[in-house]
Amino acid sequence: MDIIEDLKWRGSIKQTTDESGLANLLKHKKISLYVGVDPTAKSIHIGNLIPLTILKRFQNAGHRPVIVVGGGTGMIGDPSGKASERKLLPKDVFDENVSRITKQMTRLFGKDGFEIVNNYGWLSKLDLISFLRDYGKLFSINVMLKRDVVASRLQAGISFTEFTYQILQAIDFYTLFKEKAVQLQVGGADQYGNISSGVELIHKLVGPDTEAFGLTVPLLLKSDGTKFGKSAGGAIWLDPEFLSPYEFYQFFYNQTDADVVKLLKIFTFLNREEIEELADKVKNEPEKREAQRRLAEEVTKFVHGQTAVEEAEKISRILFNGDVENLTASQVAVAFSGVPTIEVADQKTDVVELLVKDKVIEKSRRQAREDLKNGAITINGEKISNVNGVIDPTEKFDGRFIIIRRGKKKYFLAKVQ
Ligand code: 383
Repeated sequence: MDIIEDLKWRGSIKQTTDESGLANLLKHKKISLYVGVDPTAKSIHIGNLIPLTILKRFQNAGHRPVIVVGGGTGMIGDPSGKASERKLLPKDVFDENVSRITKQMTRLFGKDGFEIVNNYGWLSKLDLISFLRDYGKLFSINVMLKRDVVASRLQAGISFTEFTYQILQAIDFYTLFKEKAVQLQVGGADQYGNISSGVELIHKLVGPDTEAFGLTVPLLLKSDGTKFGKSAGGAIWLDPEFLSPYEFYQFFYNQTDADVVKLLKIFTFLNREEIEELADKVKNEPEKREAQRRLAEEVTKFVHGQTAVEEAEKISRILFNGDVENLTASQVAVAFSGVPTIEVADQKTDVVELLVKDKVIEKSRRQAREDLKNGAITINGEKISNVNGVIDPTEKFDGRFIIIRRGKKKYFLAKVQ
């Protein structure tokens, strides 16, 4: 199966500027292709990961991926998908984000046969007169106004700055075409206008038959119609400083049976046979969650590496079995970062006091005593039923945490101050 067929089967293609032209080109040539990311945050997230995964598929097939980090375009602000004008951030914020994102990209694509460039390099050198004469003349205001992104903002308003964004992204594609023989730009569905602007600019400046193409991926929705990629806690970041590999793993592991096969196709490098086998398992033995486990494993491996997968699986296993006493202090910090938390002093405390602290675990002393007597309370993996029991916070987890479980599953964390 060629790469375009494979992408179609995966449900990864929303639009192409010229599908048969692109398919033809790929039949006889290894190409360079790019995805652009604006450094508007300290980290990329799984929304960005979808087009990046496509770039990786091309890389695996012998093509050359290029990433553009938009140090220049970021300072202008893409109006795509934004209902209102963006606030301009100072340049040093972008500089820091560029260096963080560059590191993440290198982790995904390695160093060989991969290049990452910052468009601040060429965009910041364009002087106004050349910009208007060399490029501005080739853009029709009438066409620009019709682009979805602009048309949808005409009511609310759009500044000249954001309006100009599509020209800058077009200049990028043209520059990369000329200097690095980049022939394909990949992006999300929201990028179709910007990407076609680039293809059209190349056609005007180089020639109408020039082989330059655009491909977009669909916006990913869950089977319940909501946007994929947000958890209760916010975006699914790729930087482990903002979301631990364990939580990243859990995000994928917790996907529903209705969504998991679609996600395996989009996010993993498993082939058709392997995915179809997993799809059978979803049908015949869904309770084993084999497809979810593979999904979580594969995506976590791509983003964080094999060691992170093993760590995430170890934490999951321990939580599932309830033998939390086997966790290290740093695993506790990661595994319980999402559970209700109380803060306690660094000294021995009556168990009932601990349980009613800030009324997070138990609402009253009476309730606390009852739960203790019923054997519903486990502390650091040990069942506590003595209502006069005393807990020593220095005993476990480097004196940093106490893990409290009420009933079978409900976990709480006490942070020792
Ligand atoms: C900048 C310069 C280029 C080409 C592209 C760009 C960035 C582009 C953009 N992209 C989004 C972003 O940076 O704003 N104008 O957050 C997102 N992308 C990708 C994908 C997506 C898009 O990074 O749909 C989701 O991740 O295209 O919203 O020369």
